Amino acid sequence: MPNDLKRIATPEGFAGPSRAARLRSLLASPHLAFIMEAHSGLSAKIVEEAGFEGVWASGLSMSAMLGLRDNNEASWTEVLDVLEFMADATTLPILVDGDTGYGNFNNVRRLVRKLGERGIAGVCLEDKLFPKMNSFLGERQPLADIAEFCGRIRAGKDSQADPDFSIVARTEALISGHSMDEALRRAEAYHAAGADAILIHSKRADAAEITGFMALWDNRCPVVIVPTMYYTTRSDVFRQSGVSMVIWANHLVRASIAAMRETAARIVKSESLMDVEDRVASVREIFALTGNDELEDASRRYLPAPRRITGVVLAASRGAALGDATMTMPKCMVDVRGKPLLHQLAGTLEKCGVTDVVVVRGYRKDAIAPAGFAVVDNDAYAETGEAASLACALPKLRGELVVVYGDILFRRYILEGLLDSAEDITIVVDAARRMHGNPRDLLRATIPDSGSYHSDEPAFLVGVAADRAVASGEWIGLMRLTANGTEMVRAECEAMRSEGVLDQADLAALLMRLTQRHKVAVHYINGHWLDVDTPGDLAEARNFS
Ligand code: SPV
Ligand code: MG
Repeated sequence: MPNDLKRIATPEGFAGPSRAARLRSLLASPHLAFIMEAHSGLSAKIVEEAGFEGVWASGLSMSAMLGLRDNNEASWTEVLDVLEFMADATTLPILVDGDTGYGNFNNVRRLVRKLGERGIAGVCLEDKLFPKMNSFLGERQPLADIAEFCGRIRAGKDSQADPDFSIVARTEALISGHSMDEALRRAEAYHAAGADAILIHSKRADAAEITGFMALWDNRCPVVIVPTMYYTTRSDVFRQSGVSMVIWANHLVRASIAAMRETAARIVKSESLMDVEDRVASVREIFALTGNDELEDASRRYLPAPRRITGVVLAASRGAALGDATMTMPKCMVDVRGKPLLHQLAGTLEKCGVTDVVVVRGYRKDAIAPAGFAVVDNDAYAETGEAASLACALPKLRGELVVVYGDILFRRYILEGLLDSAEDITIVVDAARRMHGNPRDLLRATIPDSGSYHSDEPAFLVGVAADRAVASGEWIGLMRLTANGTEMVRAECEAMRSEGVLDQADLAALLMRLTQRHKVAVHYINGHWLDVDTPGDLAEARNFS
């Protein structure tokens, strides 16, 4: 690659020669270059994957791909749209089959400007009249007037924004039954008008016209050929005669027609996919060709990380007050409406997006089989309390946590509201249960629950309530920690362990210590939950839906 090629910056920061510069270099190089037909973004990718140095955006193939004839039935802007997909899909230079330029010099001017804007490296214009007909149809198709066609070439060259953009002038003189002299006369005039290369077209089954032209042309400027009809000629013949570039003009669209027909015929006949599965590209190959890996990387870079909340269910204690019901299983496993309490609870967590659940087991731990959740064991459950159980789970946990007793049930909206809290540590307090017969932990907060729709003043934990009269409510055993909050709790548990007070502490004691150093927010509720301590609670739980 010559050093003086114009260089471009890509989004990845790689600075390489521009596409127009690469096409120009392929044309100018003394080596024979090969470019391959494509008609869509996908086929352009396949051309690049195969190792070609450039793409021929064939008029015949792009029309066929649209289900149209090669007679300018597709408007030039429809073709431009296809080209844009192709240019986006490949990094290769694209030489576009521009047919006649879609009209006169004025149409060519706009075409060249728009092709440049779409990242197209060059255009091939043929010396026929709009609307064109494919070269292999009919005989003696009329040619354009030489001077008029030269005007199209000059107008194109004057309109290109990038000096490296190439215009290849194609003469149909031989195909239209004119003499070699006429072909040479036209090629010379087009070269003089500023064409960067000449495409000499032939529909003979041998390469005699091409080699004859090359001998007389004497390398006055690069020559491009399209050996569709003289396909039996070896490429060495082209190389030795000084051809610059070979266009394999329509073989991907033809290959796909053959493959599609065969596949469709097999499926319609067998009424099954069995016969074709091994003969067609896998869906994975489609993903690979269209760059799904890149999209996954980009998603990681640009999308917010999905919220990941872990639930810690403290379920180590027996629940002796339930009597016989907990002889063989911990109370989190007692049946509530056909399901263990723990499974009901895990279901509520999951519905709120708390999908990773860790259950801390202790008493009769074998009765808690992992079922969609992880387990951690507090084997010293008989001598330790809830804080020690939580501390068993913490070493492996990072990020946002919901900590919940294994013997409570609550309505989903309670957890949904809790998860909206902006505070690092938030506990759920039932303001209505101050007067309950057997409250667990009565707490005092900075303000009582106002019960008012308009009130959004936050409440924070102050301490344990000495009696019902001063209590703000009952802590229900449900707490939410942000990632920061988790670290605060971890540090507090470690401090308690080193002071020798962790083992005997319950979660209320842990909360009291936390309030010394941090704000513990209170999320008030009014009912819609229950805990299962006594046979009476269990009976109530069985009615809770
Ligand atoms: C095309 O590919 O559309 C061409 C080349 O113009 S040919 O069909 O060989 O004329
Ligand atoms: Mg064509």
